[in-house]
Amino acid sequence: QTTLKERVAELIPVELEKVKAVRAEHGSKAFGPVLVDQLYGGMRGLPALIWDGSVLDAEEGIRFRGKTIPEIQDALPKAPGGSEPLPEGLFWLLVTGEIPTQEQVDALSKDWAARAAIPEFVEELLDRCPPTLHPMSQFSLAVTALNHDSNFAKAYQQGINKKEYWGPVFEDCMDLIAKLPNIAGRIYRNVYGRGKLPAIDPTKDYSWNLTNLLGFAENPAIVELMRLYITIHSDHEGGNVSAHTGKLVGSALSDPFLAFGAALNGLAGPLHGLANQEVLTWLLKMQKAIGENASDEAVREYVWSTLKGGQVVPGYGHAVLRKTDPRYTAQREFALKHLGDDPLFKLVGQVYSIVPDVLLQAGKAKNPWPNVDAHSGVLLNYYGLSEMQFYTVLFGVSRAFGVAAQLIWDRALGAPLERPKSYSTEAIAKIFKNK
Ligand code: AMX
Repeated sequence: QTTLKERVAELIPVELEKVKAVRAEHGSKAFGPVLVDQLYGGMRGLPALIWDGSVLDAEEGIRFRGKTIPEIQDALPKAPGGSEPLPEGLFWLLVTGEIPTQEQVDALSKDWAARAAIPEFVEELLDRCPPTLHPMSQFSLAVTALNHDSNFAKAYQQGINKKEYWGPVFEDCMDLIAKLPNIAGRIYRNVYGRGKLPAIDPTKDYSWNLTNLLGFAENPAIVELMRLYITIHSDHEGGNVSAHTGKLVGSALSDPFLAFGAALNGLAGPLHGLANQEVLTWLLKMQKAIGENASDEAVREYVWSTLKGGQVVPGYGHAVLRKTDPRYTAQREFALKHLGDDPLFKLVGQVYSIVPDVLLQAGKAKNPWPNVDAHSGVLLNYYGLSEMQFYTVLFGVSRAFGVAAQLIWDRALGAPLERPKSYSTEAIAKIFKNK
């Protein structure tokens, strides 16, 4: 049976040829004009990055290596008795573009379990963090500290040939993903006083172990949720803040721990990954203000008051998407299957029927529809994981899959240092003075 690393080694020469052919045929073609507005406008729509794991269509949403979320749910191997895809299989797909066998997925579960332990000094580092330090800051600290044992950093110091970069980067990426459950679990238990961390079970899959480290694995439904959660949060093409940061920092040949630590700091922003925390905070605040089972009118008024207060409605809108996020839909379907008439789920549904209309009337947001974060917190909360400040950590565990897959390919294909050109407003004014 072929391992993931062996498969990557086979694919590298093929991929190098593909890139060579595309560059030879299209290398000097323009992708379209660059507008000055795009420089001021957060580079929206600017084609600027190569990202192989997934591509985002504004109308249709994400496709992982060409496959939609329902297609992935159908095609990827599952746990015994489970119906959601195993994220191990998704990682294989993101890296190779191929659907793995059950045996290959099981081998990844075992490999990650064997790599899961974190150094003692990282455990101590986390244990010394005050519980008031946001879980995302703790997460980023710990991931950055894993750079202590980076294979790539060591190999680079020893003068590794650039053609060989991908090998130690692959090992680092595998270590990174494998160690995240122990980091996340330790943060959760430290901050929320949930007792001692159990050991990793090498006979179980990644999501079971993560859920067990958090203390919830006795309920098979939340383990299934975690498999779906990691799968759909893993990757969202390359331009979002966390993915792009990981790629950018990796391009300086910073090792995957440094690159992903930086990515996590971007994910921790409220307009990006922290939105899953913000959504639940906002929903609970609304419930407190207008009561449970509030009327549509009361919800509508509350949404307006958020906008009038100069705040965003968290979980709605997107920089690229222009329709309901299929990641939202996948979670809604899971909730319909498992959550019954949970009051918060009902509220999420009610909000879904009201917010888009209000945002359209307000006339500013280019996309009035919900994104992934509008739904995830309610699911976790239903199963007892109610500490919303922790939610973005789970997003971070998932996002490592997509960033790691691209870091492997960037180093395998010799991606150069990223260094776009910047301009001052004065320079722009001068350039276009007489044009
Ligand atoms: N509530 C209120 N106003 C919103 C809004 C929302 N949900 N979404 C967009 N707007 C506003 C913007 O703030 C902006 O206002 P401004 O002109 O006064 O600055 C205007 O509408 C135009 O913005 P846009 O082009 O539609 O969006 P964008 O590409 O600049 O930003 C995003 C995208 C996601 C940051 C924005 O929609 C937003 O702030 N949403 C709420 C936060 C959120 O859910 N983030 C998570 C996104 C998914 C993720 O990364 N995890």
